[in-house]
Amino acid sequence: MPTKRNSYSIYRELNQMARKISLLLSALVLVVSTFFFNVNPAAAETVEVKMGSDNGMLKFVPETVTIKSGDTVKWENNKMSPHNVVFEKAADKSHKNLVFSPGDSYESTFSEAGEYSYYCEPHRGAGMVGKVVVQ
Ligand SMILES: [Cu+2]
Repeated sequence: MPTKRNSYSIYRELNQMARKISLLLSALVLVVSTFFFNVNPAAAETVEVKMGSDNGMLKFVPETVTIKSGDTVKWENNKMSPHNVVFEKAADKSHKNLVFSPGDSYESTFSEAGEYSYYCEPHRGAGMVGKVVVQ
């Protein structure tokens, strides 16, 4: 029965071809996504600021961070709590609710260049102030 064998081998060939095409496609997707990842060096970053220094000072560490537009600042509670983060001129970036437990954190993302001064409400008088410089 030559016709039966022929249709079977055609089916097998098509099957193999489909497999090759799907392999090729997934390889292509990988290459294209790698390309996009590489040509986008402006991938947003998150910069951490400790609330309260390791040696128990009422400070933000570091006091000034310089970031790029689109980056995020994460304030993490460290020592001498409670703390909070209040911006002088950017209320939408403020986190007024106090943190008490080590490891508690806030995040704000900055999309516009400028200098953003902030302070910790309970410890402002003690000099617990900071600044975010967005380039
Ligand atoms: Cu504080």
